[in-house]
Amino acid sequence: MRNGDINYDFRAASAFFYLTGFEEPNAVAVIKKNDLDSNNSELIMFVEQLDPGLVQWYEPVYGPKGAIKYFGADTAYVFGNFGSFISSLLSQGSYQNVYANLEANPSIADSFYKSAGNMVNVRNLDEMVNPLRVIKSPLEITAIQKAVEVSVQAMSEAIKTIEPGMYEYEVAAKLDYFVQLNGCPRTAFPTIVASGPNINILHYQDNMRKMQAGDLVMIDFGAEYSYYAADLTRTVPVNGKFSQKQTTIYTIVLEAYQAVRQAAGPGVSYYYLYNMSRDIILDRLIAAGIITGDKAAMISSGSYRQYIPAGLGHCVGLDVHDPFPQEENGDRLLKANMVFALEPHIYLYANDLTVNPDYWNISARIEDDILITTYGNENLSRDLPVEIEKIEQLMGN
Ligand SMILES: [Mn+2]
Repeated sequence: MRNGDINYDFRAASAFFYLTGFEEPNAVAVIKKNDLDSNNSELIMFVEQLDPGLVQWYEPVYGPKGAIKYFGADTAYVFGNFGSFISSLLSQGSYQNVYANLEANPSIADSFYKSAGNMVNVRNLDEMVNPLRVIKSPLEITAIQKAVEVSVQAMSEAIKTIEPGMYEYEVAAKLDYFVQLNGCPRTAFPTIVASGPNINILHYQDNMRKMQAGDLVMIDFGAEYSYYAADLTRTVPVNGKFSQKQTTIYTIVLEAYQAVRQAAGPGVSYYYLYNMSRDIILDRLIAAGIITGDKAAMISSGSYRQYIPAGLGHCVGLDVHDPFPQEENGDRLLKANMVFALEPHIYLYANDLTVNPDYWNISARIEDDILITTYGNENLSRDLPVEIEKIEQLMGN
């Protein structure tokens, strides 16, 4: 509940949606393997049934019959029967390993863990489902493409209107409006519009500052379409024209971005790309006299992370930060039909004495969503300008 008798907006857990396609709240799916040596398995669903007295108040639900007819359940019951069903199933003692993701729903989790007791080994469902989610099917790619397409249009429209005196929330409102206007029920994460000194707060969400001429503003935003996320970032000057120092920092991020974009493809190691981007950024910052210090020492101590605090990117899917499991040797490899958000960045904090004070609070990040293909990659968000001239042009300069 949000407050009083009002619910939070509901969104099904990603793993549950992945396995069932079912979007209603108060639902459980049990997948039971009946024979160790074959694929003989059963899907049993527990779903809501609307009380006849409530049909004036709530939209129709599928009910157990709908779960069988439309969602492929072999059998289905009303939600309230799950507790007794699971106790009786587990008390038979025929299941040793049970995978579950019930943490998000305490009432279901209670009846489950009570009946599981010491009889079974309860493991995290993600162990089993995450590896399946890494490579996207054509249908999943289409959904992500749609989310990206809406996000690109929203970003272009919102960036066009930015000018000094506007509040960060006005930009966020324009982005979010465009999402719903295009049939996306929500954004994939809270929209970030971080200007001036706020640019250095990685998960800034306040969006209350009045933007000023001379500020950079970093916009991190993505629509969610059919449960699939987009995740884009652009850093633009509030007055529509990059200053010389802003140009210097932005151009270094752009160079790192272009290098990793060029190199990303199937079989390429994430860590190889991360190091490539890190090395370009540190080399350029040091050569320009913007930071002081020895690159090798910064890398071995990890102190370079004050300038590059986050990773180079992540998979995108049902979750904006989608599963990206390690290989057995600890590496992480890009593979065909993965969607990956590439997001090289530089953060230069105020009062950091290793940073030339002229560059304090001049930070930049560029983020695009790329589809790894059999030959390399395709930039799904290529229609959103990334070069300085094109951004300035979009902003009317
Ligand atoms: Mn991201």
